[in-house]
Amino acid sequence: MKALSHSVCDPFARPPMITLFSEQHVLHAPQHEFFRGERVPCFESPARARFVQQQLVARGHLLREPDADSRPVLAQVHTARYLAFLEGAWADWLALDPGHADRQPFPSVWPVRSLRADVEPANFTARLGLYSMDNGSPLSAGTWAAAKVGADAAVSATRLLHAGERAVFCATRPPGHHAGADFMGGYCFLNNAAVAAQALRMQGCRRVAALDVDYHHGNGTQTLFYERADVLFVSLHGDPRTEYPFYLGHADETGRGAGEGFNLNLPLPAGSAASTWFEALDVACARIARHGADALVVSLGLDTFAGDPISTFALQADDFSRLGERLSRLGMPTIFVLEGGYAAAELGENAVNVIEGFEQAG
Ligand code: Q9C
Ligand code: ZN
Repeated sequence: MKALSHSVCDPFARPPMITLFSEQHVLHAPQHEFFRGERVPCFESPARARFVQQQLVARGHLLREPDADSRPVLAQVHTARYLAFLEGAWADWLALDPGHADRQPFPSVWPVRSLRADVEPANFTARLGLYSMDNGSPLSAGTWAAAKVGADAAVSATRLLHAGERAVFCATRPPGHHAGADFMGGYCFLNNAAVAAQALRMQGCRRVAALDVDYHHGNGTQTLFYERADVLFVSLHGDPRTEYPFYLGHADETGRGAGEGFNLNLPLPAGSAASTWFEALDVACARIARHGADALVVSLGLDTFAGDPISTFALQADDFSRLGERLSRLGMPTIFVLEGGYAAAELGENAVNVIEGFEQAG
């Protein structure tokens, strides 16, 4: 690993890619989640943000605070009642009983087929079920603050692209790609990649491409743009027949209405080798190149790493450099948004390898 990503002696060296980071990312700090019948410490932990921050600083990258307010964009990505619930959820939980301060709420009832989702119940746990796709997205006191600053980073990144930056990295948590218009899920609350794509459209980009390389299918992002031709969604991920999120991400999901042909899923068998993964990446990149977009948003999940504790792909640290190089060759203004990756101690090295691979290729 190099101490600095570029030589301070080279007057022609491009300055490092801007990274957006906030101290508020560690405020989302639930204690546990459920795993095979047991409560276990959360895989999606504040330490993840610290490992990424430390590695960026150690390798000479510039960190900036997000400076945009994402609310106008959030209002076009998520429903008003979901945003209101999420922002007030912790206060509502405490209002039930002040002793809830050190306890986590979990949903226990969901409005599945035949049940009504149009009427919002008054009961807190019932509302939590209405706005959740799973019981694996625990809330804490700082969830809204951490998630909101992540969406702010996504919008800030779009402004930096318009100001001439080639690429920006949003080193944010919690992740976002499982969150839909009106639900949380898979550790995700606000869909930062969708916020970035929608902000780019609002700022005048005619076409945007969203590439999701997280191990898990980005069901939220797919659904948000499923009937639109302006935002192409391409994802490579573990086959949903065996992998989370199970109920979306199949190859036959190609878009609907005006969006027909603007959704490409490349599910890969659990346990796939890195060579298989990079072949699928080439297919994804070819589709993105054909879209002719003005900008690219990358849902950068690093849970494809061989050492990931909840995933089964086999990428090694240097494969992440290769990923960055491949994406750089698309030649597009690019926003990277951090998604999953649960080998926390290796997350920083793997993320910064993508960033530096991208920088060094282009
Ligand atoms: N309870 C992302 O990578 N299931 N989310 C985990 C342990 C959910 C992953 C099983 C995995 C969600 C952003
Ligand atoms: Zn994931």
